[in-house]
Amino acid sequence: MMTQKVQKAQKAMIALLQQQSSFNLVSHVQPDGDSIGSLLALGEALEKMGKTVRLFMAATVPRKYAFLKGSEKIFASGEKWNEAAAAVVLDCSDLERTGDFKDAVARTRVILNIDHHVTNCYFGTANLVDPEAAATGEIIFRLLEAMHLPLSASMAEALYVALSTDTGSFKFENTTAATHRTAAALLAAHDLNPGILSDQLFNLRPLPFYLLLKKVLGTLELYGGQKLAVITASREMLEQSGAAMEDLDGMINYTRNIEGVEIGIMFFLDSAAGIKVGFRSKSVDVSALARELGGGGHARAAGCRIKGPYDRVRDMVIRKALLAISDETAPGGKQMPER
Ligand SMILES: [Mn+2]
Repeated sequence: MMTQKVQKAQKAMIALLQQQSSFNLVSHVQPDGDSIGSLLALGEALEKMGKTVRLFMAATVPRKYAFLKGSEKIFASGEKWNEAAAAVVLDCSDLERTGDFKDAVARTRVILNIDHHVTNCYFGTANLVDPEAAATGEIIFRLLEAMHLPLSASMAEALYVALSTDTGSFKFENTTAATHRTAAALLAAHDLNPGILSDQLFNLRPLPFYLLLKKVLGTLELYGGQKLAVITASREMLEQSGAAMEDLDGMINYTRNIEGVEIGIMFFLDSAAGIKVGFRSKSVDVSALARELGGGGHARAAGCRIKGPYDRVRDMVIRKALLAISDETAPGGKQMPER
């Protein structure tokens, strides 16, 4: 349930949405199902309310979300930015997340901040922030419900995509009874088919993805008594398998999902920008590890970029990861695990 604070914020948000006549809706870079689904659903709702609406996102829509109605109307650049309109910023904990739209939003008079990140920094004129919501799409759903706006099939589908992707298909810890009730309402509204949608969102990947996966998993190596798993991908592998950058998304999880592995690492050899390093873990705080290397992230998912010869970078990162594992698993002292 919404706390009183969130209920009050919802009322203030509704007042502003009704009062303003035109809106620029913006979501975050490295788009996901929640950012795109929330953008499309709220955009359509505001249009139905007779408002002038434009949608922006400083990225192209990933292939797997391109089936969503209206996704082709999202502008990746600021030429169509309506300087007179209010800005609605969705699923962003701060304005940095809007990427190239940061300055355009910052000079907007009325900023509506709708988000569910616990780290949200309340940058808006109005801030509807509910960290208990599993997705921004869940906040949008309640907002539309409170405004008595009927859901169209495309709105229901967009919100279902938002909910199911931010909860990892209703499997992550953020999934609550309320999330399932929202999902049930969305499914019931327009006979959405969850089987077809989860195939589209989670299961079906194009052949180049599997050709890439084969190459990347071929590099798998284990260290530290099989507590550290390391895989490597490169631009070359992408080209050879005909895969796109987005095909690498989530590939790192294969390392972390190996039984007994504490930390998983994926190196991406990106000739132009150095070496990208991703970390996943079961219990070790890899955000500390990533920060030490100039990056950042969450306790169980973090990353950094390092320049330098691959051999040296790899050795250094593996050494630090093994130390992090031994610190965590041997509270009695720091021993170097065997390699
Ligand atoms: Mn989200």
